[in-house]
Amino acid sequence: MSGKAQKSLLFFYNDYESLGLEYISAVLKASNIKTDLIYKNLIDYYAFDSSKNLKEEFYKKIAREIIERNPDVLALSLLTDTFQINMGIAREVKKLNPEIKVFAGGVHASLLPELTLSYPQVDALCIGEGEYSSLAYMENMDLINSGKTPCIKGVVYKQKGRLVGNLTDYIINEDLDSLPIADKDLFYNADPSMKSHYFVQCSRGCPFVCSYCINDFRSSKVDGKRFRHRTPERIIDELVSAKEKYSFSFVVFVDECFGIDPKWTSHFLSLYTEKLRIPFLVSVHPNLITPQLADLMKEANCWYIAMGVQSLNEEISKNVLKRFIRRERIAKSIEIIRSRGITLQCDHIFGIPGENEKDMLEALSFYNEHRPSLVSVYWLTYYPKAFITNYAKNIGFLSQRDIEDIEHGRSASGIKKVIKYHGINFWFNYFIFFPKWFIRLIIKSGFYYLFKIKNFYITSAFPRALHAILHKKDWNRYYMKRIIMKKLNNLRFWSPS
Ligand code: B12
Ligand code: SF4
Repeated sequence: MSGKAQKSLLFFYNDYESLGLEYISAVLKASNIKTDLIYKNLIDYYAFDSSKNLKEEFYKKIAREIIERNPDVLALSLLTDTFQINMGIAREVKKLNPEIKVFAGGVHASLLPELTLSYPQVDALCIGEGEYSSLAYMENMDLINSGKTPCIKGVVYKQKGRLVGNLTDYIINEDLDSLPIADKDLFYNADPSMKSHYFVQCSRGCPFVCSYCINDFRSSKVDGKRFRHRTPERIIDELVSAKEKYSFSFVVFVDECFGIDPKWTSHFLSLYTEKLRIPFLVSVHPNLITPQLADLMKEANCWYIAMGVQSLNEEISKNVLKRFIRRERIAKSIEIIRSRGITLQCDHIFGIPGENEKDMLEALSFYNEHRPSLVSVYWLTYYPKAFITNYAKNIGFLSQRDIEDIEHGRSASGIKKVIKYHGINFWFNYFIFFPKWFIRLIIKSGFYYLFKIKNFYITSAFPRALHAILHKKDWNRYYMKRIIMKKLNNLRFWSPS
């Protein structure tokens, strides 16, 4: 490791634009620390459970790319699904150049710091929000390399075979306005197709405690100040100047749950209506939707709302998912949003312990009658430390071995215990293209059973794409445009040798 004046940190990231890394990069750059990114789109590998097909040569190739950039620190952002991929790369980097420090952070590192540090290729780890912990780590680099043991809030590192740092004392930024604007160029330079739509964050955290979500664990562990907002004016200023710089035509609010504070939301949306009115997407909770909020969103030019429904069995929703939502409330929220002409995607989970075929068919009937624009089906994925993972273990649904696999990210995209509902899954994705009477017939006759198709592209990707082609206000159009741009770009650089 060099004692050179300007330190450099290289991120490796493997899927989509990460605002978390862009915020860290902005803070580091402001302190004259060089940042860079190697970005590979690997979602096909971990989302479709094929990361075990990644060959050793793949890890070696990326490791060589990393070594060529010669960073002081390799920074890895870990999700459970991507843990093993990142560990494979780090292992190869360490073989080629043990001097490069491997610094890990992200959700998985924060959930399981000891387990992550038990991997020999990891030198240091960040728990919690990493902007200022990373800065302090980089600033203390020379001290650490000279064998000293400075104390860095939010960071635990290895020094002469022992761990230095406090696993329970970490940073959660109370004042989001004190953070600089995210360094968008970190990702845009690596993949210019991302510029077609702008990811922005108004808040961090969520007051709900859904059992499959990280927020359940977070709020049980720490104080109640988990939900924080940026000031509306600052977000609007960011968007106005970003629009000039990048000329995107769609905004994605990546807030975990939009509209939690009605006063803040109405102020923000009025400003947005006045200054921007660029089509946008938000994620909401059904209990938060009111006619007033929907009117404000419509006025601000909201095109797309993703709303978590997840289950229509009220008992399961309450006792297993820890979501306290009544069916009538969901129906009302669908009606409020659809009557304003906003595209509505309802998210639904398959494979919840305790749910059976009858529940799934009832849910399909419900969606058929109330008609959101589309339903997005997710097969339940068990993540470490989530209430539902523990619950599944307690009822014998998951074994201790399963839990270990989950914690080591060895079951990419999760252990799926209930995969027998493919016929129903098909109709969850396709009912939107058929009249209500036809779907009623499909359900009643049991014909849905004939459509047991497992192929993701047929069951999910194709109907999504079709909906996007048929509907202007479907944000997946932007996503598709991006994929096409990427493919064309790849073709341009394609060479038979
Ligand atoms: C927005 C979002 C998305 C967006 C954008 C994701 C992205 N790249 O940022 C989209 C829709 C693309 C997405 C996709 C997925 N997501 Co998502 N997503 C979120 C959400 C709601 C917010 C993320 C966010 O922006 N947080 C705010 C930023 C500031 O925090 P952050 O990214 O965690 O980064 C901070 C710290 O973690 C830390 N940090 C992070 N990395 C590093 C690295 C270093 C070196 C250091 C020092 C620090 C550090 O510092 C950052 C700044 O403070 C979270 C929920 C949550 N509470 O985190 C789920 C969440 C992260 N997603 C999750 C999942 C499962 C996925 C998918 C795998 C789903 C799928 N099967 O396709 C994909 C994976 C995509 C990917 N690789 O990014 C899970 C992860 C669970 C787990 N145990 O791993 C979460 C936690 C939701 C949940 N179920 O609880 N997601
Ligand atoms: S509402 Fe969404 S972000 Fe909030 S706890 Fe539930 S799943 Fe997580």
